[in-house]
Amino acid sequence: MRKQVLEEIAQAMVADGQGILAADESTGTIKKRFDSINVTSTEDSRRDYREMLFRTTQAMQENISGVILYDETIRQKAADGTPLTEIMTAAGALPGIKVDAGAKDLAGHAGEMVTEGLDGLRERLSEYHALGARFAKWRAVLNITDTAPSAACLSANTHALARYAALCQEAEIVPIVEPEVIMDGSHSVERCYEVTSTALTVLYEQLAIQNVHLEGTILKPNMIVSGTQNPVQANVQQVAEMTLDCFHKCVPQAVPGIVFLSGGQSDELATAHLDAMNKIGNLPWKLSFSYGRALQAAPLKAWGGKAENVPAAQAAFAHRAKMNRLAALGQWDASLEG
Ligand code: 5MM
Repeated sequence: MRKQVLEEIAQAMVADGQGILAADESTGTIKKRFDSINVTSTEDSRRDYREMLFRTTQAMQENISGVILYDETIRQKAADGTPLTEIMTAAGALPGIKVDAGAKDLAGHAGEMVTEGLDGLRERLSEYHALGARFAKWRAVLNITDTAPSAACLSANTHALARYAALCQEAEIVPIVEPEVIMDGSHSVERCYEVTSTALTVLYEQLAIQNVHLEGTILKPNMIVSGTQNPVQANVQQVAEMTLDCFHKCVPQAVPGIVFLSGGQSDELATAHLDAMNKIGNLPWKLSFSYGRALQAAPLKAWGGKAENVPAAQAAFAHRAKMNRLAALGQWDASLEG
């Protein structure tokens, strides 16, 4: 492992005002997204949609440092035969790859999940590196109830994240570690704070045990928000302050960057929260975005599967990318949403 190579990639991923486009929806998830706009999910329609995003050249150049891809996409060619990875690289974005095999039921713990995918990972990482991937992603899913996540769920998921991260670094691929505390539920914002703190503490213990070089990692966490079904919702400033308070206590300063997931927040709220945190500032790590839905909901809707809508969809993507760039710099304002 060449630590410097990893550090340079991680720094590039969180260069000032730059963030990650999460376009790694698995086949089942992209089908759900396409169902919402009445488009049939086929290899070609998935390719057309993603090619359209990656060819939004100026927005990619200015705002997007990397794209998380799904296995199908990293191997796919554009309609004119150019590999999709070449299109994003030409626009200055690093190809990344989702390498987990998804969250499965955790035996003995009803309602809890453990993310699988370690078997054969060393070989897959080596192939992905040859295909151009310079970073990877593994997502653990942590649901909140009065009793969950259990110690078993936290331990199994963070152990897997740490083993994944060590294997990535061996292959000179920067691991994005994503312990997602799910927003669904009626829990309070304080309960989200408590669970996220515990998850991050256990995660960094596991990363230390596996000798993971933190300077060559990126954290992809949830923000500290109220459960979606809770009638009492923390406001933007509370979310920003509680998230930063939690991270100052739990995330080592050696971590170069934190890129948030949007987790089901509205596009504008995800931007407002990121902006509020960067406005508070005085942070040891870069704070940016790695949004899936909060970057893609608007272009997906504008596209609707029709070639004539490509310019409108690209404009919608460019707008959200720019808003999030401003938020990553603490320079966003609601009036810019138009
Ligand atoms: C793009 O969605 C990713 C999950 O896909 P699968 O559920 O199909 O495996 C997801 O991990 C995503 O990268 C992050 O959750 C961020 O996306 P959001 O929509 O939460 O910003």
